[in-house]
Amino acid sequence: MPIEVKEKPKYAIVAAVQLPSVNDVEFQASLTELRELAKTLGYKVVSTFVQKRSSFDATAYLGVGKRQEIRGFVHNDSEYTEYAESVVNADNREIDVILVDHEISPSQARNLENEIGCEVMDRTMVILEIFHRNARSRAARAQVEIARLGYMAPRLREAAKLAGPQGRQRSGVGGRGGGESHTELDRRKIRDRIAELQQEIVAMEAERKTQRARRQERQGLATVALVGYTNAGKSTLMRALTGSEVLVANKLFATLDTTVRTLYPESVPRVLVSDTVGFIKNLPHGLVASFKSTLDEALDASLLLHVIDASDPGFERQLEVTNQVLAEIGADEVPRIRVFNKIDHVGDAAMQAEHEAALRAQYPDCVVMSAIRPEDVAQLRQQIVTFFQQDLVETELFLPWTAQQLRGGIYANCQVLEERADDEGAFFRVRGEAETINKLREQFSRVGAA
Ligand SMILES: Nc1nc2c(ncn2[C@@H]2O[C@H](COP(=O)(O)OP(=O)(O)O)[C@@H](O)[C@H]2O)c(=O)[nH]1
Ligand SMILES: [Mg+2]
Repeated sequence: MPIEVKEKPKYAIVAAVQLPSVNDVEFQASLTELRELAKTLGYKVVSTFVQKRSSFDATAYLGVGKRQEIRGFVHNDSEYTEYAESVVNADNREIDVILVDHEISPSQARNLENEIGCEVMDRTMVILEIFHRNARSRAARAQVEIARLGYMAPRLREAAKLAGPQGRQRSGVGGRGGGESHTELDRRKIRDRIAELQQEIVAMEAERKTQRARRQERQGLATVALVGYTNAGKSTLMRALTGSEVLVANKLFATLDTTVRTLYPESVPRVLVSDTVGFIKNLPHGLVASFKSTLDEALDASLLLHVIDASDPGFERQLEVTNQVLAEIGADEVPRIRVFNKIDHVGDAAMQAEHEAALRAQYPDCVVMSAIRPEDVAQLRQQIVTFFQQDLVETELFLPWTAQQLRGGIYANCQVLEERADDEGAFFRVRGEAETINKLREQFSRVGAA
């Protein structure tokens, strides 16, 4: 068994102000999403603190009373723990971070941090961190870095102010030229870097044109990408489809990329499943470009599974947005299966049946399922395998007795439907990829003749 290294859990609390313009449903949906995003970053969210206000507190986002309450919770004053909505591991927690469900100003973040005595991350920062971890292509990484620099710039200014006179001191030494302050220098550096990255991206646009070619090249590989909104159940489905719950580590790909695994039980052809960065309901405007760029990698897949949370009242809108963005990045040509997930989470049995019927009527080829039902997962797996087997050929392979050592290769690469033997060797009725079968045939005749 592979050894699983358990990381020390990181604990977080979520805090948010509900403005009068935001209704309860929207507010809760946003909080749920933030908790889900936090989970993606490896945090255990132990509690949520909310407050209704007519506006954000100018100095520290939350009102003074709420700040004290959170401080009490973080420092484990028993007097305050009764306020917590839910407490996990209450006696042994050490809160690592407070996640705020809005983008807040640098000074608000700093004041909140000082008062509560705990690191603060706002919504934008959480999302940036997720994109940063998900961006693999050069274009995506450049795009995410631009967004990060844009977010950091005003915060550096704030840090310089905080550093006092020294931070602002004019200094003409060290090649800094013309007595520029550190802040101005940093600001200029950031501007230059952003310009440089933007140029790189323009240059890469040309490269993107060859993407189609790259996809064709990859066609030998059967790849599926899960796309859809955060919280739709992509990661749950991914684990269920690839058996990674049982397998712990998928040796071949574990080190390369934690978001790519093989469909399990293994099929012919072998199918690779990958998770993609989720759509976000409440995506800060400045992050749209980096989101699209990060998602772009879905283009490489030969099949998309568009996962939709059928129990979310806003699922239709989400479906539209996903379609639109996939079209914008040119992924609308990739074959797609619509998967309406979480049907178990829709009211009672009668409501589920009604909802399912309506979905099937509107989206004839869709899958309606629940990722927590193994039989549903097995059915989806079969549908994926069937998709990739469309291109398989059925044929007969002959393996001379002189090349029997290659027998394993047949079973490893093809589905063997029948096996029989005569004086010369063995015959296999197989189903497999044409290219693979041709290679096996060449190999057999070479070894057999030798
Ligand atoms: N009831 C129900 N919950 C589900 C289902 N699929 C996923 N979930 C839950 O929904 C939440 C989000 O799932 P996750 O796979 O992390 O979503 P992702 O953001 O798309 O990767 C988790 O708490 C899952 O346990 C389902 O079919 N039914
Ligand atoms: Mg996920």
